[in-house]
Amino acid sequence: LTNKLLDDQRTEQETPGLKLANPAVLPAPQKADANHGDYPELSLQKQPKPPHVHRGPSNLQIKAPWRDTRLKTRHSTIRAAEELVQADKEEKTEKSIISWRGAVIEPDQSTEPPSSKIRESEKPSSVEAEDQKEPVPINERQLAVIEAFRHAWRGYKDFAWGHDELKPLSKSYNEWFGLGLTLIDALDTMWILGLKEEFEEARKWVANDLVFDKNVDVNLFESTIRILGGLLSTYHLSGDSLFLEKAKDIGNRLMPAFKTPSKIPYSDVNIGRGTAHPPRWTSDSTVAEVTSIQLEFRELSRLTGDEKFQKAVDEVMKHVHTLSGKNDGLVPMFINTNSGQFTHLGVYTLGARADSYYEYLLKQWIQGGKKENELLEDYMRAIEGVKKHLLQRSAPKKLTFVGELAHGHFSAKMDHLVCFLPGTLALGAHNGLAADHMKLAEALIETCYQMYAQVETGLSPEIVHFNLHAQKGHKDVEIKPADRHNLLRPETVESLFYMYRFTGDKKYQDWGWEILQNFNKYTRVPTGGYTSINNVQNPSNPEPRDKMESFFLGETLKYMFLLFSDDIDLINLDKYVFNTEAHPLPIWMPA
Ligand code: DMJ
Repeated sequence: LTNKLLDDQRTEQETPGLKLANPAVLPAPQKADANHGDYPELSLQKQPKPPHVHRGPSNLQIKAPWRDTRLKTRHSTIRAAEELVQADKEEKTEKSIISWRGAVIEPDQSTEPPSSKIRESEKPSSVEAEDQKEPVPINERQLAVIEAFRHAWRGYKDFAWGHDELKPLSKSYNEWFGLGLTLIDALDTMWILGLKEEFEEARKWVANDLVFDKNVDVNLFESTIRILGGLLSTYHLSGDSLFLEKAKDIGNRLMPAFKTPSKIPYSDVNIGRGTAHPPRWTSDSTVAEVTSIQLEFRELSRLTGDEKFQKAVDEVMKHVHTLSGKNDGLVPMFINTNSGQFTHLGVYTLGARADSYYEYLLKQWIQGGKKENELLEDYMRAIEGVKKHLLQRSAPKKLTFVGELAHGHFSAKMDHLVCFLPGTLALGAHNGLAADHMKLAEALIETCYQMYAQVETGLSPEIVHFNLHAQKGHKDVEIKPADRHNLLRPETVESLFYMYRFTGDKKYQDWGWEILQNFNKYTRVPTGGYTSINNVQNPSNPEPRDKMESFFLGETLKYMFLLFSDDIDLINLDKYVFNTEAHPLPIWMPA
């Protein structure tokens, strides 16, 4: 989403295993009433009464995997991962995967309210009850993800330790912010996968070597979603206050970005000097960037009791809510930091520069306990806008896709980035929004899968163009030479995870499994790490690019692991909401 990506395409943990994280310190927002009456399409669907599902307190976190009896099976088998994967390869048969445990569950709103202080008494009492649940054994596909993660981590550890990104071919590293981006992005993935040794080693680096007092320019959005988001979620999962302290530090250092005439933040901040500025060539910021930092800053306020973080990002959302220049809820891609107005009007996409605006409308609404009606209104309008202006069907397979609109002209172009949308639509439907959103999600995830399946390597390019008319010998998907790279992006796997959680349809797991195998086939570097590639159309030479993006560990492999799991409590979607970099943050419970 960033220009960069677009262009190149404690010592011992306090009480490990039982430590809860983050009792809420601020009440969930109370601003809106729950009256959806005057906007009928916003009314929530009545959800069916679910079967009884045990819920612990809202702040019950995932226990340290290596201390969690429910996850014992996982940990004892991790070290055998490679062998099993090997055996699986040899057999070329798939053993049965664990049974589905049911999905569409009404969120339980009966947990304790947030208080203004973190109190001992708020520690959960039902840890034992959680323990009594049947353990869900880890399965072979999850083991294959663990093996892939460990292979990627080995490369990072050997050649790029403490640096931002691994260059696996040249066995070196790339520095972007100089903040150990891959290590921070991967922390909660290691926790979820149960990689104790790796997690502890990385924690030591955070404790001893991660310093934010550096004269360095960072991108506000990227450092918020990857660093602040990664530290906050790791704090929540582990309960280790080190991560909260680091999150506060970076959060404070990012605040100068909001000192603009319009309060729409600048794209770049010098975290050592406390100065901020727009990119050199413009005073515009990207709409997705300024509207996709809210989950993280709001959570930071809730945890610290300091309102300034939330105030700054809420102001941005309120302002964007009132702006003209939208087209049936669809937003332009740029916004000016001086005037606060949209610029480059008339171009609408769900891809780069706008994508996570839509994602965060829904996710903030969920995070805040489904009360902030303006967010819901904007989300629902936008999805109507997508249906009206951007949806088309391809030929010959009649795949539903999301194109782009430029000054009234439809373009059948779809970024891989758009593949976050089926997952987001499904999450909305799970939370009571229109049932037709789920139908659309089902159609779109099929399209995203075809963006992989119709390509020679079985890996999606960065951008596809769909054929609108059947032509002999042509598939639905066309790829231009400039668009045929693959950066190990997560969006399709992310959506497959949501689709499997909410439907239990195993085809989504099978599709994800195919994708993992193709990543292994075409992007794995024998000496450690995975690499982005230049040409998904050439299986004999996919042209490795020599770079492993941090989101491959932060997002792609995490979503794979969760997709292959049948444990709905492994990041329960009624308790957590993922930020746009796959870092789970808690859903605020009602006051
Ligand atoms: C990640 O940094 C985030 O998912 C962002 O929202 C979009 N781009 C990359 C992954 O593709």
